[in-house]
Amino acid sequence: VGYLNIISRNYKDNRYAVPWFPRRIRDLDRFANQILSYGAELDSDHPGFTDPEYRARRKYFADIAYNYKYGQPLPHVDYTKEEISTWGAVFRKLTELYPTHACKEHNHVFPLLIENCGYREDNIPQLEDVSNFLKDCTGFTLRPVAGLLSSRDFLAGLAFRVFHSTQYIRHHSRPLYTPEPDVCHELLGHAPLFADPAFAQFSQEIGLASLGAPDDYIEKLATCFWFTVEFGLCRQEGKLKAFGAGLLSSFGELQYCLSDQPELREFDPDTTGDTKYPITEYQPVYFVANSFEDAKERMIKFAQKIPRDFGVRYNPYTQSVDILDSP
Ligand code: HBI
Ligand code: FE
Repeated sequence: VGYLNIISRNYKDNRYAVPWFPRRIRDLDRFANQILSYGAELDSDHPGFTDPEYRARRKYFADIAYNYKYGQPLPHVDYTKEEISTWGAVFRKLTELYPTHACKEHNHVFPLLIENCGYREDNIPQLEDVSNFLKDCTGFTLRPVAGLLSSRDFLAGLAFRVFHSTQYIRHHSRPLYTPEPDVCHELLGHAPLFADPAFAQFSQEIGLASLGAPDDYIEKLATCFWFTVEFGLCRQEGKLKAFGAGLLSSFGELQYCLSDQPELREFDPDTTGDTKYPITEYQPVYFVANSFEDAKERMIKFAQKIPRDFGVRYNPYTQSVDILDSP
């Protein structure tokens, strides 16, 4: 179909070329060696920077993710006592707030994770157990990842209902702070909502929209992801609730986001996608979604405006993306 004969990894050299994108779920193996920063290389201001034991541990986690291939069982990890106590501190604080601060979907799923996946203060759940649970609920699965992926690669995973998840934990010296995603953020913040059918569909729509999209649209989609999946709020029975994983995994920001301090705007991909945001402090602005269904409908409409001379459709039987002539 048309330009697809010049799908290219070097698409920037040719203005007619379409950026390469995965067509089958196995193709996600190609992202493993394209991480922007290897999860074992810490910045000098990282809480674990001067701790050789922590750095060795991070190397261990980065290596298992780097070598993971589609279809293998997710690596089982024996967490240390110290790691489990860090998780425990985070788990204890956050679960105090969920009943009042989290959206109803998160509160519906959380007890099921306790029952089925070993979510407890004294246990860090295994990615394999969480992935199998999500697969039963919505078809979402987890894949271990060795570090940060580009927005393009990270979003492409969502098209296949695959979420790239870290497996290491933050440094024990600062249990309520992390400068990067860790297993607390992934399993407490992200995982519960991927069990919700409407949220799963919404996430997949962002992923499908991203396949082969031009760089400026990847930026807009990543920004929509930021203001929904990471920092989204919604209104439920007249009350404001949090559904973004960055909020549901931060004891401080989860309280702040529902206070009268931040500015609130209605979620709409056209405007939300062009909004600037800070990454190292609490958000000054949050976007509020009416519902996951509504957010999904808006995302589908927005995707139709992306300049792309083909359409995409996910085929769940083959776990591959079908390419359609003209959108
Ligand atoms: N990579 N491993 C990983 N985890 C993320 O949460 C992540 C990422 N790359 C980009 C990203 N998140 C977002 O900030 C958006 O760009 C999609
Ligand atoms: Fe996240």
